[in-house]
Amino acid sequence: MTQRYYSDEIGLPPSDRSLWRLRVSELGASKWEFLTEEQARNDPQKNSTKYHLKMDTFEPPAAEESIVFPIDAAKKGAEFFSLLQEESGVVLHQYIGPMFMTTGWVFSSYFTNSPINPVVKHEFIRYIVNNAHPVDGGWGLHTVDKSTCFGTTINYVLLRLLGLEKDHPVCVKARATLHKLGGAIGLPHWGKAWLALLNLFGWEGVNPAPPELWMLPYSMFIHPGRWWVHTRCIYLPLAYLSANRSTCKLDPLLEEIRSEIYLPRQLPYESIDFSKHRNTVCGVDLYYPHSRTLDTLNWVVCKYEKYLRPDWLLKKSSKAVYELIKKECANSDYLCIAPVSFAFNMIVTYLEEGPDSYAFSRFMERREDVIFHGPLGMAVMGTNGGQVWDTAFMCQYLIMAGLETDPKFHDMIMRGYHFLRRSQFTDECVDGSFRDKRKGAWPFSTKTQGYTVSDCTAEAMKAILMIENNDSLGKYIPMEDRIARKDLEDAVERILFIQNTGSFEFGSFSSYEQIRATPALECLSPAEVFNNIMVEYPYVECTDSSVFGLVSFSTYHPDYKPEIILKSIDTAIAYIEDAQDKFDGSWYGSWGICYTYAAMFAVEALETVGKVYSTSEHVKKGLDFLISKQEEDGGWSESMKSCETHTYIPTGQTQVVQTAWATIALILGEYPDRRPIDKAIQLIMERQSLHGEWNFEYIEGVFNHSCAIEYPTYRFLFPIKALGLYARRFGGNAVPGGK
Ligand code: LAN
Repeated sequence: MTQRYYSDEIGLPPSDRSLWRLRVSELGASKWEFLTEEQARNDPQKNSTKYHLKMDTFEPPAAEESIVFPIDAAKKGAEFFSLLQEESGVVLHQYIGPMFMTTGWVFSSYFTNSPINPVVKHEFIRYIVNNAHPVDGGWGLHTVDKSTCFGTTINYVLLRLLGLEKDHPVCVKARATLHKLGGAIGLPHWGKAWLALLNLFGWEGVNPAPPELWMLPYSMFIHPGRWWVHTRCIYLPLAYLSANRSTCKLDPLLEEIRSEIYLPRQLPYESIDFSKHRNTVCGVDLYYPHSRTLDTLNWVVCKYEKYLRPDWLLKKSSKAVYELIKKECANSDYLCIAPVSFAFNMIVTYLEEGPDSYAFSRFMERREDVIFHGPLGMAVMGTNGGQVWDTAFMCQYLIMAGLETDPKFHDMIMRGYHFLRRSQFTDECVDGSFRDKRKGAWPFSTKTQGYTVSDCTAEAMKAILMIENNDSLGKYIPMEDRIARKDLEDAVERILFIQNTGSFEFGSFSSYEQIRATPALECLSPAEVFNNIMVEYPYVECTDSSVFGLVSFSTYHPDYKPEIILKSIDTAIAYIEDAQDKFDGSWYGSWGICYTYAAMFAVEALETVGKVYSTSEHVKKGLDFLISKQEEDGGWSESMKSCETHTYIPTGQTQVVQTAWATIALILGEYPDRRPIDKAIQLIMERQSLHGEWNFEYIEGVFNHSCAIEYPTYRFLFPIKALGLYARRFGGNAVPGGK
């Protein structure tokens, strides 16, 4: 599916781009401001902001016609990328893809009567309109999805709440698609819950999420504290809201929407028996159907809620849940783990504390952190950014490419270094919040978000060690300013703690925490549109990065727990080898698309411990798999469908990012024939603009097997790494047969 601008054609032109300013804090938090013309005159717009908004005034590096050496292409790419870096060291971007983030943000604002700046409203509308399916005008779970009941309903309601008229051509087209999909009655669980909150669906038609679960003893395997962090953070406020049947006040606009989102034959709204539709889910949406067990349990809990639950227990369990929400707010300074749970928590806080409370005012402030502006409009992102992750890669890859010796890139790396140093956790979570120790770890985005991620910790630590021990850079960091040994030890301890010890996933690393419960819990998964969300899983990529971090630490600090660290690396490597497909040599990727992404990480991890094509059957099979997928023009082109179907599916159009991933694996794994590598490098160089940029070609990331998400820095970072590694391996010559 191709995106296209069309909001301008229907009378929704962008707001004046020259009036937007992006403020970025020392800790990487972003905030967009729209100035008056007079304010703008005294407040020059940053070049990076002009880039984000695709403005003609953006000043790229000078064009270079004659780049023939791969290392020069890497330099040119880095030069371009350096223009996007902020004072605080981070490169920000619109971290978008899921089409259910802006909806939650706007719905919670509507529920709580919180005003939205009109220009932000306008840009939200543009974003949604510009991402409508070009053929049927609906929306899916993510930007490259088919139209689904979930995506279409919630984005339709969003447009209506933001002020688009019922008869606006965008609404007319989307409504027709929604009706073809059977209307809002077929929404998956979250969609139903959101609509119930907005008084557009009956709570009796929403499967229960009992808050009592949180009062069970933690020793029970079903306790939500054992679930995957994201799922438990969402089901925590949802438990409160659904058990208390919370709804906002019905108003004339909501009444109108009630008459638009259902099929005409189902109306009037009052005649719909929602209780009959708890399990009605539109076929197009259904990715992970309910188990029989869940259906039975839901039936039992519904009866319990209706006839048996005493009032005091509802009050007591709601209070217990709210206490946990307060802890989540304290641990993340009201940012919460991600925007989905943020929106639900904001409503609960409003109901508990009222609109004038301190807590609610903090929500109003923090909601700014997750919106980001772009050429298609403003959107709420998947998280408040990927600051630590991107910065760790940036520092490492520039050094891997040997660019740190060029004074032009010195500052860029050092600013990244200082950002990473500032972002390490220095405190612990409040007691009783079901969180592990975090001091010493790093998050994916910013320090205040507060959630340890295994691979982000490992990659950030590795970047810091690389810089401090680098001949060209280390000398600029005085001994007393270097990371303290204790902080490094804490980081290592946090990584080691996440390593799994269970028999089936032994040696692997998960994303945020060690696996706390059996995957059998998946049979209670209520979400319908995602897979593998109930508990933590072993992830090849997280395991690979953790190996990088541990190997790097033990190289510079061999005296700290050498046996334990060695054992951890060995078992991680054994897991990576075991996770490889026995037949075709591929690895399934969970966070990038898909087999290409995972192969790059896995081969690099094996190479880190000295295993390459000629010495390891696993590397050999992995690289042979990649070679079997190389296309005529030398590139790779994997589709999001690979993630959904667990089979390698090409898009038919090769992509620079995919090609860079495969090339990195082939170089590091020492593939014996350089011709496929030459061809790939040539493709990467040909696709680079004369200014050093690579254009967006295809979405790069994924989560929960079914939702795609963009990583705009990847189209710089991985080509730079591939080109740099190529130059290191084959010398500074031009690519044979290249331009
Ligand atoms: C992310 C983004 C980064 C990603 C990596 C670091 C790349 C990965 O290696 C580990 C997992 C992690 C941290 C990750 C987990 C899930 C996230 C937070 C996301 C994909 C970004 C958005 C997503 C989150 C689940 C969105 C909230 C919505 C739900 C459906 C729960």
